[in-house]
Amino acid sequence: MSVDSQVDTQDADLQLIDALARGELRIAARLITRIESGDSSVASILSKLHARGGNTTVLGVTGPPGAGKSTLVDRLLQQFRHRGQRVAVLAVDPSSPFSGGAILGDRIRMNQHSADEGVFIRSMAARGRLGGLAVAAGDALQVLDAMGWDLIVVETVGVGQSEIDILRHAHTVVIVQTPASGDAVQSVKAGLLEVGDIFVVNKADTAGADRMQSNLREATAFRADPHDPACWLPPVLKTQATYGSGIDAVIEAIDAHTHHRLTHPARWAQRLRAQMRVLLLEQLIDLQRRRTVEDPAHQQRFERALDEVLARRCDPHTAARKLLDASE
Ligand SMILES: Nc1nc2c(ncn2[C@@H]2O[C@H](COP(=O)(O)OP(=O)(O)OP(=O)(O)O)[C@@H](O)[C@H]2O)c(=O)[nH]1
Ligand SMILES: [Mg+2]
Repeated sequence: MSVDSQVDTQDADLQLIDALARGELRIAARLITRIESGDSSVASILSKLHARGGNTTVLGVTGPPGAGKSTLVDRLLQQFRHRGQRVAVLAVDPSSPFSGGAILGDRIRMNQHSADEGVFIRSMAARGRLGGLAVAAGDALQVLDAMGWDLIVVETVGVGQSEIDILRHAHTVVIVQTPASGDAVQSVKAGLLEVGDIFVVNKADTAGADRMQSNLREATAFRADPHDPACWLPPVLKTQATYGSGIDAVIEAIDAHTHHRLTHPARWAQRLRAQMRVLLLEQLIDLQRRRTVEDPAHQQRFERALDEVLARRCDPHTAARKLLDASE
């Protein structure tokens, strides 16, 4: 790239960043679309955004399909707006690598906020990305972070690892379950019991809500540390999101968790470091994966290695090591 075109790119990046800071939704939407499609030219913008980022609180909401996450987020949104907070919502749709189709249709339900300038709702999939859903969502969060929202909410279905990885961007994680989820320990996906800051049993109007609540309390009891009176024990709350009941308690729990985070900075720094460590690892994997797929020279080497593996002349582990060495 010539010096002139480098300067042009720098200027264009800075203009985009200024537009984001002014809260221009169209610019944000377009950038997120580029991120979704795996456009690597956004990297220079993202790197500039990172230096200024980390200022917006991110609330992660996850749970099994149909648990009522969007209905709950919608109710929470009403309360946040009532308090005058400006909120962006990122609904991360897992898309099948085979059909490329997004599963969810939340856009319609949350539409009552569409005329409200203090709310931005965006669904995203990562169809153009090989497995990099968590990375793409993390990049989209950086864009939203640069816009000065008071709060960003990320809704993701807790089914796959990459959806759970997205929660590593969150300051507070809400895990939504329902009475139908059955036995708590088995139904809460491995790992979620550790990462949840607040547990919600939604659809409390249906049978078995109390049992689910006490199961979850038991399952999360290991988080209490008798030697650490200041540790955060996740509350387990009941809601009926469609009727708006129990929402105030969820808001109170979110506020309490924020207060806990701000009053225990050393603990939070530790968690942030652990989260950032995983994110950096993810980026590393994503970069290697994309290199392999996008760079023709790498692609050729990859196909040759694949031949060797198929012919059983080389095992996949050794082949991967050799590819890694060759890509240095
Ligand atoms: N009975 C009952 N139904 C509810 C409650 N909350 C949500 N629902 C219903 O559950 C269905 C799924 O709600 P969503 O909010 O779309 O659930 P979701 O978890 O966002 O779903 P996905 O994003 O598709 O995974 C809808 O028909 C809601 O009306 C509740 O408290 N009680
Ligand atoms: Mg939803």
